[in-house]
Amino acid sequence: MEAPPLTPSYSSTSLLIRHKNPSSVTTFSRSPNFKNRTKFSIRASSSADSVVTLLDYGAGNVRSVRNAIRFLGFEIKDVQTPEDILNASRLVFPGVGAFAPAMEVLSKTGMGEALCSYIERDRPFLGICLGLQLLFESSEENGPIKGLGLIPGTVGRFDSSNGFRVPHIGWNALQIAKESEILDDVGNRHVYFVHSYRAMPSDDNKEWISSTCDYGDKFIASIRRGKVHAVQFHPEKSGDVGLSILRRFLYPKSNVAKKTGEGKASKLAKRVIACLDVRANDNGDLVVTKGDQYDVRENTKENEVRNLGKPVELAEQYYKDGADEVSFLNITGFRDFPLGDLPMLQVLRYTSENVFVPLTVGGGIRDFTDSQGRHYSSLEVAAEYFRSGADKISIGSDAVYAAEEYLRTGVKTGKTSLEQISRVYGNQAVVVSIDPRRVYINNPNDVQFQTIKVSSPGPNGEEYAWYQCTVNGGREGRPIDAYELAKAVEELGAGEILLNCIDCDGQGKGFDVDLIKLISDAVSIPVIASSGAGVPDHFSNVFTKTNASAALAAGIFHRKEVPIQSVKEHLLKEGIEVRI
Ligand code: 1PR
Repeated sequence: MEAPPLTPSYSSTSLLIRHKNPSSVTTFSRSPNFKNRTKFSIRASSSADSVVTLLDYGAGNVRSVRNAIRFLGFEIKDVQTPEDILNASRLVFPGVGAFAPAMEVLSKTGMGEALCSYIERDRPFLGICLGLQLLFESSEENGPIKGLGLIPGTVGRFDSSNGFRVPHIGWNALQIAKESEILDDVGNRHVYFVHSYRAMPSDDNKEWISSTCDYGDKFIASIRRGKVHAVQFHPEKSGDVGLSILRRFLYPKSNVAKKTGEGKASKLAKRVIACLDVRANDNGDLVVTKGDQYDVRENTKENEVRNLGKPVELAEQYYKDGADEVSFLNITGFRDFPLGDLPMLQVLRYTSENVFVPLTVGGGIRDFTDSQGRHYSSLEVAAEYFRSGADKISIGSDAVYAAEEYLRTGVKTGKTSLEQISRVYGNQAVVVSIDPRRVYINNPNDVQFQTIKVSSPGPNGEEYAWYQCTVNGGREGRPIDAYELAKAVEELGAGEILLNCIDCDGQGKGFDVDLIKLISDAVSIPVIASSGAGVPDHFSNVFTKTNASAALAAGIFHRKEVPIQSVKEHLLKEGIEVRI
């Protein structure tokens, strides 16, 4: 997968090939998929042992891969020319974006042919995600589109008709098919996947396969031949396990003993997410805050913003404590333009240097015109968040307006922030955050909205409720219910739903199971249950009674009432698969 369609104007300057005339040592030309083949020259490698060559063709966020490589003590040399590929002493190719535009760039720049030559010479290579898929013959993603053709087989889309949610997002288990050195420490532990397309095992490609993964059907999770490796999952986002995979690739001769046997991974794990609501306090410092039903001010005479800690420190702590993801919500983003909010971007940059699980950031993603009349598109805002280290962005208010318009006209304009960002960065990178408030009613026929019979009656004995969507941090109710919104945003390109509930937020009395069941049954993308967690039992309750893929909590973690590990241990005891 999956995302940024690379229009020619999108290509970064790093893609421009500088045609040099180096003194040739060897020339290569190959690959049936390249009609106008170029001849490349190779100079003796001068790369020092501490240098990793990175093929970043400018299509999206590879900051996490860079951070992980640097964290492991290596410098990065960016590929500027096909010769840089051929001269690399080790090459990492974190493919991002959609298959077709990636192939187009590789073909146009001559990088594809250089890659094929490099791999055929059995030079150290690690492809990640799309960097694995491109090695195959073709992909069905907006295709069929021809790939590099090094590995027999076609890349196809997951089938969501059998109840499996697409994109496949989360921590899943590997079945090791053969010795692969870089997977030596994985044992029975989970690794992080995020993709909608996958390559399937067959007799023709079985000699390449080093591990598979089950998600509806068995797909190729990694390949290995000689020094050539590629993985469908994201080692740079797979915590300690992922770092050890990268370490074994970067230090192939290390004699570190295998750490197999740990963990109990067998299938896609339910995720536990730590959420940090962030805003400036009255002194202008960026703090982690937490509301009661979205009111984040202390109930004191001073009425100051509740301050529960520093964003970077807390995020790092939650990573160490075992959070499967960390979310930042810039809760005043609706009124303070995020690109003016440089501290928030700085928070992301610092966090992503040391936190190797997925990071989501939300707040203020919309078109904006500043006081000087300069227009910023939501795509620019999102791009800045991605560049600063976010893996996913979350859209709140703007998604509500987009869904309202779509339901009113029945037309997908392609111009909403949701559509544009998901088209460029892929559905899997776009979360829609829903902030509904319960509206109790006596008779479902009294309203035009999707109602449910509630488990606990309302204050006046009402047996039914509908969930009214809000914007601007819960300040304004809109004429659309959470059910309709969820279905509309799925159609518009959301890859995941973060489902809050204003009534439950900060109450510690448990998630709104009625609401979460309603929404997680209505859509086929993953749903994150949020608001109201108070004790570990609330997590097992939401996972057993609904189809939520993840559960998010804030207050109990910030106030150190319940450690993340206690939640995980409890879930494990209840027979619910989690990443340990
Ligand atoms: O509308 O695109 O600018 O996005 C704004 C984002 O900020 C939305 O995702 C919205 O949910 C969030 N937000 C706005 N105001 C508040 C507030 O609290 N005043 N926070 C707010 C939302 C809800 C959860 C919270 C859970 C878990 N916070 O994220 O973390 O309810 O809390 P708990 O475990 O303590 O119960 P836009």
